[in-house]
Amino acid sequence: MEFEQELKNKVSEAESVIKSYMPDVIDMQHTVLEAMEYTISAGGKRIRPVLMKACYDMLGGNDKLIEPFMAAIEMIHTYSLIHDDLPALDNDDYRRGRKTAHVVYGEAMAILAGDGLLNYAYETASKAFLMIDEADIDDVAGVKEEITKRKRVEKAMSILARNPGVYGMIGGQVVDVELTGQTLSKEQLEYIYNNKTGALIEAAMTIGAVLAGATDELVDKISKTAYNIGMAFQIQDDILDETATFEELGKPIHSDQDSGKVTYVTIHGMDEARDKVKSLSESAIDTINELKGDGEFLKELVKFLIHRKN
Ligand code: GRG
Repeated sequence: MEFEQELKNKVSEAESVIKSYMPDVIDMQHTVLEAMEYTISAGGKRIRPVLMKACYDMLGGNDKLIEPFMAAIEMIHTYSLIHDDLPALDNDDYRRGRKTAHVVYGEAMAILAGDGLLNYAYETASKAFLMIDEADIDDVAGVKEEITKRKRVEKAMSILARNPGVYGMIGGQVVDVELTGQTLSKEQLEYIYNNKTGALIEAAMTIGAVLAGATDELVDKISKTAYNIGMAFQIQDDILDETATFEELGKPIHSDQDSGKVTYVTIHGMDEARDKVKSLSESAIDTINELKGDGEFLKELVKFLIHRKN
């Protein structure tokens, strides 16, 4: 199958999974549920659940245990976007081609919708425990060194708890907020990108690997690949902020420049930024080539991310 068709299928599979785990918009608290639904249903590339499933498939995962985690990672990502767009942070009025949650529902409700999505992500992921059939606990693919399904889910939960937090995404965001408008060292920029963007991509890919029963050594390789992909993804985001149109991005362009943000592009220039995206992506592909399993889709996805226009 052509890669673009395969990607479309995988994105629509992720969409259905996410939809199936979203709460109904009912009861007295329906406004917050509507604001959560409004932002998650606006679309987006669904890169994180697609990357998670691609790693899971590549390493031989073959059941529905992955699905609550696919939904959960997109809920966490969407919460981070709602909060990132708030007046106190980036103060953006558009996201995913729609007015942002705080513009439509007011600031208080947008804060609560972000909180709601974050919390509901863990409620969703924990449903994986209920999907474990006790009968196959000690018979996971017949491979002795592989951890049991319950252990896999426990490990996946702990990645989902840590990476979006203060030692990951929030940590990166904190340094980004504190240093906005200042000159950044290469180390500071790398810290921000690895955490603000890389940590969630790493969570997606390593959760896919862990749930498929990968050994620690293999998870480590996936983690390194994920950081290369995360860094390339963020630099490409910086490039698009300067080169794409509002229609392509579904959000304002030149937002980094307008908010006085120093980015990879402002430090190194556009040509070097493009070269860096290319070399990071090539490193990621080299590591995927070393892994066992069919990494074709994952490699094509990395190449697609280099050339993405949104
Ligand atoms: C607790 C106040 C508070 C904040 C939470 C805001 C925040 C922490 C983190 C922000 C993280 C962030 C926005 C990182 C940028 C990463 C990035 C490139 C996001 C865009 O991702 P895409 O392109 O978006 O995958 P779509 O819309 O396609 O899903």
